[in-house]
Amino acid sequence: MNDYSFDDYREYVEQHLLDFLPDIDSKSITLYDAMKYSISSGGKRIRPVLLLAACDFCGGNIKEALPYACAIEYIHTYSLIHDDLPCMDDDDLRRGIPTNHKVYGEAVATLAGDGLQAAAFEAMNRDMLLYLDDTKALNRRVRSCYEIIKGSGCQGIVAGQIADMEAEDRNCSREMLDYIHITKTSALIVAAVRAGAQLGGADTDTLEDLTVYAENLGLAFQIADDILDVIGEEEEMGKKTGVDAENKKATYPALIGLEESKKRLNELTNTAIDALKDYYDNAELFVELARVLETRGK
Ligand code: GRG
Repeated sequence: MNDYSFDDYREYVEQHLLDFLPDIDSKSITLYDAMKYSISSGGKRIRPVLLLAACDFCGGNIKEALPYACAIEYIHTYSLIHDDLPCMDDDDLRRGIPTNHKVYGEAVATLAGDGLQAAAFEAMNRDMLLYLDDTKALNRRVRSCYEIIKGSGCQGIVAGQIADMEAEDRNCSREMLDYIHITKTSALIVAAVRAGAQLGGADTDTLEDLTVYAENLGLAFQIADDILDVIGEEEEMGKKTGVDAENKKATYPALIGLEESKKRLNELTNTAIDALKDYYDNAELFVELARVLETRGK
C-alpha cells in the first residue's frame, strides 16, 4: 500500500471530482451549474477516500479507481440534495452553505440530484467500456460497480431513507433503528470499501475483513452523527443541529440516551479496528479514520 494519508487521497479526489461529469449542452447549463454547486461544496469525501484507500490496500492502482471514487461521491451528493428537499428533511443549510433547492429551487435541485446519480453510472460504465477485451480488468470493474449500485439502491440508501421517514414520530424498535442506520448510512460506506477492494483484486478473506470493518465503521459513523446533532455546533457541522429531536427522528440518543450511545460508538469503533488486526502494519489509515470519527461523537 502507498503511504498516502487521508488528506492525500482527499486532495486527489478534489482535483479530479469534476472530470467524470458528462458533457452537458450549454442549453442545459442550469443543470450543470446546480450539480456543480453541490459537488464542489466541500464535504469530508469519506466515501471516495475509503474507496481509493481500499483499492490501494488490496494492491490496485488508484488512478484506475478514480471514476468509481468520483461516482460514489456523486451518488452521496445527490442523496444529500434530495434529503434536504422540503418533501424530505427540509433543510436550509448543508456543508455550511445554502442547500441546493434554496439556491436553484426545488425542481432544479431534484434534477441536479437525478443528474448526479446518472452521471455516476455513466462514469463507471464509460470506464468499463474501455476494458471489454480484458476480462480480468473488466471483471474487477463490474464487481466494483455492482457494490456501488447495491449500496445506492433499494437495499441501501433509498431503503434507509424511506424507513427513516416512516419511523419519524413513532416508537421505533432497536432492530428497526439498526436497519435504518445500516441502510441509510452504512450501506454506502460498505459499498465504498468493497468497491475499492474489488478494484484492487482483493482475495476472499481480505474482502470479508474489510467488510466487517466497513459495516462497523458505517454504524459508528451514524451514531456519531446522531450524537453530534445533540451536542454539536451548527458552525462546526455546516448544517442545523438539534433537528433530529425537533423532527422526532429515530436516533440512538433518542432510543438509548447519550451515554449509552457513546458506549455503543466506542464498541463499534473497536470492532471495526479489530477486524483489521492481521494487517495493522498496513492499515493505519483505516484505524486512524475510525478513531477520528469516534472522537467527533465524544
Ligand atoms: C434521498 C435516496 C436518498 C437518501 C438520503 C444521505 C441520506 C439518505 C440522508 C441524509 C441525512 C443523513 C443523516 C444521512 C446519513 C448519512 C450521513 C451521515 C450523511 C452525511 O455524510 P457526511 O458526514 O457528509 O459524510 P459530507 O458533507 O461530509 O459529505
